[in-house]
Amino acid sequence: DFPSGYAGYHNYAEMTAELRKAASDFPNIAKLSSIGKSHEGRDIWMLKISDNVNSDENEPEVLFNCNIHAREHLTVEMCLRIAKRFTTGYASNSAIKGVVDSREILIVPSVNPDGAEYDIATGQFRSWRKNRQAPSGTDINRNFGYKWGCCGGSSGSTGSETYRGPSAFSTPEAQRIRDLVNSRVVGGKQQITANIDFHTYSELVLWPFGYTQNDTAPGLNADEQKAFSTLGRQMAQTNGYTPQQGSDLYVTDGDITDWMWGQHKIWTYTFEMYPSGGGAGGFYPRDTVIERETARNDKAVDLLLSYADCVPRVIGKTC
Ligand code: 0X9
Ligand code: CA
Ligand code: CA
Ligand code: ZN
Repeated sequence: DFPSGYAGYHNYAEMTAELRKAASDFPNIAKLSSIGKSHEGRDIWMLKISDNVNSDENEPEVLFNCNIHAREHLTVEMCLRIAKRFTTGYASNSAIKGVVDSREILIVPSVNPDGAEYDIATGQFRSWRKNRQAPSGTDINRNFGYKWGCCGGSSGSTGSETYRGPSAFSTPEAQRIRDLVNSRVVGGKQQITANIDFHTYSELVLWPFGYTQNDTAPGLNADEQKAFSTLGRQMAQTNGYTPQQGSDLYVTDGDITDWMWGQHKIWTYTFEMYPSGGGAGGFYPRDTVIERETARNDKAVDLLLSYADCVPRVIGKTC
């Protein structure tokens, strides 16, 4: 389990209990389902929050996913906070109610439950990043199928921290996200309009593409780039993070956001949460910071949700 000083973090069982409680306390607006199993057979949970939650209404769907990387435990707390805020706030807060009534919020708090449990299994952090597929794990965030392995932004060596796997979508975890997102194409139209993939750390707001250093590319024109960067900067204004294109940090290929945009035209961002720096300890801030550092993203989350009907509106365009 988590070492002392970290008891405020949720392990897999505690996270599962929290999600079940949200669904049972708020059955009219919260519904828990599994999008399928991880490599070791754990359920990858998704909480949907909306009015009339049991029907698929014609409302913009917004996906928040966390914990693709095992050791980035603060992100689980971020997704759990989003879940808590939009359920417990519904009855008393008219702004929350307005969002829940007009959006379908999809929250996947742990994309990589096997890795997260492995990271804490001995009671001492193992600094584990990848999933738990043999021989030494695959980086789920290099395993997505848009320009997979194209550009030197991942590794073909099994021992590497950025091992991309033997083929695109070789990890069950990336498959589960792929199948979820593909399943939201209804009548030829992708229902999910916006996404944040939460990571730690560096305090950044990142937008596509990661595979190229060019600002625009086939499938990402100048207007789209302007909308990405404008909304990215606005979100960064609310949390004090640094806004930039993903490849300004470093080039990646096969990451989740390149696929979300490249394949599905979902307005997708990677958030790198607290801290801004700090070397090896950066993945393991004490539980005392959870409240402050997750609340720090409330306004950015709200902003993305508010534009989810038409992100190009942020640069004065119509949809
Ligand atoms: O390398 C990653 O997968 C992400 N950073 S982390 O330290 N959490 O591992 C960043 C992915 C975003 N894409 C690019 N930087 N191109
Ligand atoms: Ca609804
Ligand atoms: Ca819908
Ligand atoms: Zn990460």
